[in-house]
Parts: sequence; C-alpha cells; structure tokens
Amino acid sequence: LTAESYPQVKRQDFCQITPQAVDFFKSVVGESAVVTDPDDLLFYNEDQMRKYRGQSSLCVKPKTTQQVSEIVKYCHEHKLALVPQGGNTGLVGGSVPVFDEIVLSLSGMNKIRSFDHTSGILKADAGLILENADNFLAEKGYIFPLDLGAKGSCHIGGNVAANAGGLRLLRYGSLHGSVLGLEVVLPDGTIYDSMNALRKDNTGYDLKQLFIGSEGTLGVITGVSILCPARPKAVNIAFLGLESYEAVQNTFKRARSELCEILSAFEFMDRQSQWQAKRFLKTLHPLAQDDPDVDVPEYPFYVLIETSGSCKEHDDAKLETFLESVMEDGTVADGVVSQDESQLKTLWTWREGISEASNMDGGVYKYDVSLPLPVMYDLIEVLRARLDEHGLRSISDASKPVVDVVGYGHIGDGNVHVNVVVREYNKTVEKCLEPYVYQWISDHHGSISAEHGLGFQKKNYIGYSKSEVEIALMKDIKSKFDPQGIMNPYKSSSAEANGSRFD
Ligand code: FAD
Ligand code: 2HG
Ligand code: ZN
Repeated sequence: LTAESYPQVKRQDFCQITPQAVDFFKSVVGESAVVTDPDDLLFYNEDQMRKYRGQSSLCVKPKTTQQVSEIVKYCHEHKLALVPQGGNTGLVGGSVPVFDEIVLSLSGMNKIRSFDHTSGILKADAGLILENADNFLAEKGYIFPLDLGAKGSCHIGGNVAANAGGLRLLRYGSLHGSVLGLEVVLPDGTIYDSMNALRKDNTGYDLKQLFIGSEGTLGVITGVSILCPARPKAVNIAFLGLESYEAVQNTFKRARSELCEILSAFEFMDRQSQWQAKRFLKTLHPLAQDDPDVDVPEYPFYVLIETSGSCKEHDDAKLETFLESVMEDGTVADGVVSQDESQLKTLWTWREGISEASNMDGGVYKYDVSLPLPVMYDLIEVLRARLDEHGLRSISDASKPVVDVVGYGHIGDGNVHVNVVVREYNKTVEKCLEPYVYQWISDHHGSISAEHGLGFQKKNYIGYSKSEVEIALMKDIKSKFDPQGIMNPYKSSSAEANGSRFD
C-alpha cells in the first residue's frame, strides 16, 4: 500500500521516523519490544475488519508508564505522530495508523496492580485483556462491570478509551460511572495520575472523564482504577422468538417491571441477523427445537434476556412467572431457557457472534446508533428499501453488492447495530448509505455513535450529532492537550477529510 490508500486525506506536517528515533525507542523499551518487520507490522497496521490499513514502519511496546512517558516525550519533541493501540478490536478505524504514525501498543502493560476485597476496586495496567481481568475477579467473587464479544482480545484501557458499552451496561451503567481513576501519559509526556480511586471527590473538574471515550486523541491511558460489583451467584438466560417489533418493545417494558432488579441484559436480534449467525456458526439455532431441517425459525425478532441475582430459587421463580405471563398473552411466541453454564454460553454466542458473522461475506458497513425505541427498527427497514430502490441488495444474486442489512443490539440501552453485509466494499453502496444514514439518525434525534466512537470512519460526521458550540469546545480541548496534534491524528473532529482505503 502507498499513501494513495486514502487519496482524499492529506498527511499532516509531522516528521518522519529516523534511524535515531528507532535507536532511542530501543534504548527505552529494549530491542525485542520494537517491531519493524513489515510482516509483523501488518497486525498493528490493519484493523480487525480489514477495512482500514495504515503504513507504519514502527510499533513500540512499552512495559511501564515511565517508558510510555519517555516515548511520548520524544515524539512531542521531534513532532512524531503516534497511535495508542489496545487489542485493536475497535470498529471505526481508530486504532490503526492512517499514514506512518508510530503504533504505541499497550499489550506489554498487562499487570494487575492491586485489588481491594472489601470495596471491589481493581487497579490495573491499561493493557490488561478484559477477559483476564474478569477471570481474576471471578476468583475473588467479583465481576468486571463491562462485557463484550471481543473480551478475549480487547484491553481495559482500550475499553476506557472507547467508552465501550457492551452487554452489561443495562445493569452496571457506563464506564463514566464505574471508572474511579486513570493514569494517563499526556501528549507532552507528562504523567497525569488520578488512580487514588475515591468514589467521591468534588475538588474541581472531574478531569478523568475527558479521557473516557477520547479514542486516544488526548493521551495514552496507562492505568485504570475501576469499581467492580459482586459477581451474581445465579444467572439465567431466556432466548425468545417474537412476531413483531412492537412485541419486542412490550417485552422490554414488561421485563423491566416484572424482572426488575434481576434483569441484567436485554438484547435484540432480527431474523436476518440470526440467519447470518447461522451461516457463520453452522450449528442448530436455539429455537430450532432439535430439528436440523429448520434453518432459522420464522420469527422476525428474537430477544435474549439475562437475569443475575443472588438466589437461584428466587430468580428461577421470577423468570418462570414472567415467561408464563408473556407467552400466555401472546407477547412472546416461543422461547428456551438456559439449563446450565454451557447452554448459557451457547445462547450468548447467537448474540455475540453476529458482529463477526456480518463480516464473513467480504465486507460490512457498520452503523452503531442510538435512537428512540419506537423508531429504532425503522432505520433498518428504511435502509433495506433504499438499497432495493437502487438495485443493490440480494441474498441470492451474487452480482448484487449487498447481501442484506442485519439489525441487532442493546435495545435495553436504546442502541441498535445496523450491519450492511456486502460481498465486497463498494463505493456505490457507501454513497447510497452515507451521509443518508447519518441525516436520518439526526432527523430522528439519535446519535451516530452510541458506543463505538467516531474513529476514522465517522469523525467528519460529528455535526449530525453535536452542535457547533460543542464541536468548538472539543477542538479547544484537543488543542489545549495536544497543540501539535500528534496524538492519534486524522481521528478527532479537528482533523480533515474522511476516507476509506477502498476509495
Ligand atoms: P483498540 O481497538 O485498540 O482501540 C480503540 C480506540 O481506543 C482507538 O482509538 C485507540 O487509539 C484507543 N486506545 C486503545 N488503547 C488506548 C490506550 N491505552 N490509551 C489511549 N487510547 C487507547 N464495543 C462496544 O462498545 N460494545 C460492544 O458490545 C462491542 N462488541 C464488540 C464485539 C466485537 C466482536 C468486536 C470486534 C468489537 C466490539 N466492540 C464493542 C468494539 C470495541 O470498542 C471494543 O472491542 C473495545 O472497547 C476496544 O478495545 P481495544 O483494546 O481493542 O481498543
Ligand atoms: C455488539 O454489540 C458490538 O455486538 C459489535 O457492539 C456491533 O459489529 C457491530 O456492529
Ligand atoms: Zn454493541
């Protein structure tokens, strides 16, 4: 790949990496923590959707905050641009370089620093993998207040930088509430430290909040201090089939009132998403009733309801009463309830697997949207109709670029994921979708990014969700923290032109 990968984006006036710079970084982190081999660099240059690819010739993997500080200070003094990278599971092209920015990978910083058994406060390096954090906590009777499909690869620092929402936000709230402190290396190398982890501290502005969701544009998060809840002792899952979107909304309303304090997740999926997952997982659908001839049952919608509590008998009884009532009055058409731990995992797979399944045909355009519940599914129907009008969609006709539009997500949080599954990335499809989709979301008072962030994909569309006053304030904050713009350039709203490498 050449600089022509993003012809409409201009490389900013940063300096080039010199042999002296590489030697300096080696002297800080050691030779083995500096990656320069082009084959090895591909992992750091390319995002996991294989949609965005930069051309960095250097990835540095520090092991301590002090090392991060020395690296960033050097970049600041020599005007070298860099991209902080966690597990590289982000879905908006924010975690990879655009041109030749240095990749600063946090993967070498993965230690637990401390855990307080009484308060449940965990302090850890930013590069700790989310699943490892949760496994550690499980042994202590606690749970990480965030869960998502990429847990085996993403870092807790990456989660904070992205302000990831995930599958447990309904129960545990956003990271803006559970993160108690951060350690961040600022763009000039200064170390900001608020790891003291007080639950209450009203001495001035709550600065750590600025870094939560800053997508690597304000500094490198090196440490996270987070409040972890007690691990629920009883967990149940019901996987249900429903006849209409209205029934989905009614079931949600009923679940909130009748399952109340034990409701821990309420996820929804349309039939198209299940069909996509079925082709990917190649196993029997949970509602296929052991009949291998059933592909995906005919229900247009499915929901996954999770309950978590401290008393199994109580939760079982409550869930049973709820399910009886919603099935008797016809709100829910069909369903299964997990019987054991392994079934619990299998049921989650049909929800968590959709994201990856959507990328199995050659490409995917992902829109991660907040919308008022009543109009949420309209967006998917509107997009299907629009693609049909333009003759672009067919499940069976391989000459059409779009396979289908699938809808699923955290309906309990007012967040839908729209995945336009394509056989290959295609400018005609992209132009048909964008900016139309963003305008539609804005017209319906939603947000163009509920949880994945702006990244490289959406930074130029921020105006569909934020006012000029808000954008101006963000630009001021960015230039205050990072006057040279070296920290994850081309990603913040102050950056120029949008682009994908398939232009
Ligand atoms: P990366 O992808 O490496 O980086 C993400 C952004 O944060 C980039 O802008 C990067 O520059 C910055 N960054 C990373 N680490 C640091 C750091 N230490 N300091 C400063 N900046 C940093 N997201 C959700 O919100 N909810 C979901 O349910 C969800 N499910 C997913 C399921 C799958 C299968 C996949 C592939 C992704 C999913 N995501 C989800 C998207 C993604 O946001 C999360 O996977 C995760 O939060 C990203 O963490 P990461 O360590 O991989 O960060
Ligand atoms: C999910 O909820 C993730 O599964 C990924 O946020 C969504 O891939 C997507 O669009
Ligand atoms: Zn999600």
